[in-house]
Amino acid sequence: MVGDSLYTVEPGEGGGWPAFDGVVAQFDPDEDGRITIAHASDDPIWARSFTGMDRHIGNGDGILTREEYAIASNEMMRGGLARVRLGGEGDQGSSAIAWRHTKGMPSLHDLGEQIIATPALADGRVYVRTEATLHCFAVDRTDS
Ligand SMILES: [Ca+2]
Repeated sequence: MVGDSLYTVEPGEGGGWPAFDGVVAQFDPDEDGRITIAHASDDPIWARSFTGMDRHIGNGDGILTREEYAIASNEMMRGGLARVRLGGEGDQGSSAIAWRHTKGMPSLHDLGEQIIATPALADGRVYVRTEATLHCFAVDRTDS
C-alpha cells in the first residue's frame, strides 16, 4: 500500500484460474452451489483470493457466486501489476483500477514458482515473493 493506492500483482493469461465447478466442489460443503468464503478458512491463499474477488468484483457478502467468480477471474486473467485506488463507497468494480501494467512482469514460468504475495515497492525496486524465494527487480543504473 502506498498513499491512497494498493499495488497488486495478478496472474496473467496462462497462469489461469480453475473452472468454477472444480473450485466450488472443493469449498462448498453445504452443496448450495456457491463458495462460502468462511469454508475456505483452512486454505489462506484461496480464502484471500475469494475475499478479494467478493470485495472488489462481487457484493462483499462473504459468498462467491458463479457469476462473481466468472467476472473476477476474467478480470484477473488480464494479469500484471495493477494500481487499485482505495476509498470510495459501495461497489467500485473495475473502475477502482487506476492502471494495469501487463507487459514485462515476471510470470510463473519465468520465476519457476508460484507468486504467493502482492509485490512490495520500495526505493525504486519491486520485491516479488514466490514459494521459496524473494526476488528483487530494479533498473540497472550503473551507466547513468
Ligand atoms: Ca458475493
